[in-house]
Amino acid sequence: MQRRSFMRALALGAITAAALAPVAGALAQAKPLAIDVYKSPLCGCCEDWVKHLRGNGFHVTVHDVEDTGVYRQGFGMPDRFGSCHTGYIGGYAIEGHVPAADIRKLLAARPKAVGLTVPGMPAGSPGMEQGPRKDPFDVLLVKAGGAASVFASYNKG
Ligand SMILES: [Cu+2]
Repeated sequence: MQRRSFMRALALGAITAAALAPVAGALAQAKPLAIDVYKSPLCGCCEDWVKHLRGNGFHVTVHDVEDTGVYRQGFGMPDRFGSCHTGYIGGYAIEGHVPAADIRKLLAARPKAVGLTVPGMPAGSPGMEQGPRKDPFDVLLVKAGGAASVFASYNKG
């Protein structure tokens, strides 16, 4: 009798686990879009970039910090590729006004790299909208050791 009720509990447990599996799968898919962003509390264009990410399905945790450089260096992004804010998602540094679509591409491809950067603050990048002005800019993929290659280009040609 005791053994029988144990078996019944086991069977119920198995059913519960099977029922929850799709939920766990959905959570696992949603989780990679959780990004931490380190920015100055005074930075307006950083806020606009955060809005851009949220509008594209990212869950953004904002950390207002005095010196974003500390985080940039901590995540391995060289200062020469620096911008106004540093994000961190899935083990990658995301520096500056990187379009949300490129972060998704990075997470899908998972290359061995430090992360992505849009150095400086080009007008017309997400969060840096200035009317009709759209300056050309590159999104760079930065490898450990600091070598960079073009990951995506915007407003060219
Ligand atoms: Cu900015």
